[in-house]
Amino acid sequence: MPDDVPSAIRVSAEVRTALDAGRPVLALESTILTHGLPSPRNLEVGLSSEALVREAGVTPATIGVVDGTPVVGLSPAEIERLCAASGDSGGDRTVVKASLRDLPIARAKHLDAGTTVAATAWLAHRAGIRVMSTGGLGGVHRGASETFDESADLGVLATTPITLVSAGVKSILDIGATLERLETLNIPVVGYRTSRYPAFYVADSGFALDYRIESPADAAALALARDELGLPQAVLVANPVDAEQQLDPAFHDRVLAEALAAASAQGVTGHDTTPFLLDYVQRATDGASLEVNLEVYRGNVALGAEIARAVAG
Ligand code: PSU
Ligand code: MN
Repeated sequence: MPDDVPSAIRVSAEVRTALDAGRPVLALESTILTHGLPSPRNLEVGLSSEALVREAGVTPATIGVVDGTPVVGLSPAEIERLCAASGDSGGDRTVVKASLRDLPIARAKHLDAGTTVAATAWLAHRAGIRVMSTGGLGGVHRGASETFDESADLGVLATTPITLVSAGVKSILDIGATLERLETLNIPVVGYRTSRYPAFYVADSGFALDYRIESPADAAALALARDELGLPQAVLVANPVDAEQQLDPAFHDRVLAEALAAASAQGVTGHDTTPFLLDYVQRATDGASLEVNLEVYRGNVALGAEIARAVAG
């Protein structure tokens, strides 16, 4: 572990021991648990993802905020605590969604929080973790030329040298604009065994990628090249869902168009847009989108673990 880990960050003994021994560690975010999945699936996913990582011989480090303290390597009880307080599951505690800007507020107010890709990547890097998996990355929202709504994930990834496995960004975002912003921010994006940028629920967003890799060893070589150049950007590995497992693309396009029309008709704007659209898609697909969501995430966790092993050498 680096010797300049900020004093407010708690790194679990298990994660610290693994890092100090040079063993592979994979960071996992927690907003997917607190704000991305319904209860009780969120807890199942949180615990089974860690189990999947362990089976691959890698130490999982789920990251989140407990009572104001950012924790790298949440215990099962802490994961349960964050999952139980999420969404509308009742009780008098709430859990907030913390991007990097929210960490000081969560600390000062002793809040519980799920951490976004931005906050998770920053905390993981500060603790010395080199690989992370997520479901879908934040990106540029549709209409961003008016609203300026672009996820803070992008800015943090421009200055955080980690390798991040995702299945691209969800098609509710402006995917073309997101890829343009990634280019502007000097963030390399490579397809894992594909030359097409994936769109989370579907394997092909319609946008091409300039580069592809074929193996976890390729990803490790890329991270090493970045480090040898002294560059600060994350390396993004875009891992598509299997074509047989994806939402039928024509069905996906139809439901998305309906969802966007409903949001516009009902005057849904700003931060309410994403939850509205995702909920619409989930209901309109009769839960099929949730099953794809879980499949996509499992795939990213499994690949992240393999890359963590390759990076650890
Ligand atoms: N995209 C998804 N599901 C999610 C998220 C993104 O398909 O749960 C979460 C991730 O934690 C991501 C965050 O980092 O939302 C981005 O939120 P914002 O756009 O507010 O930065
Ligand atoms: Mn936003």
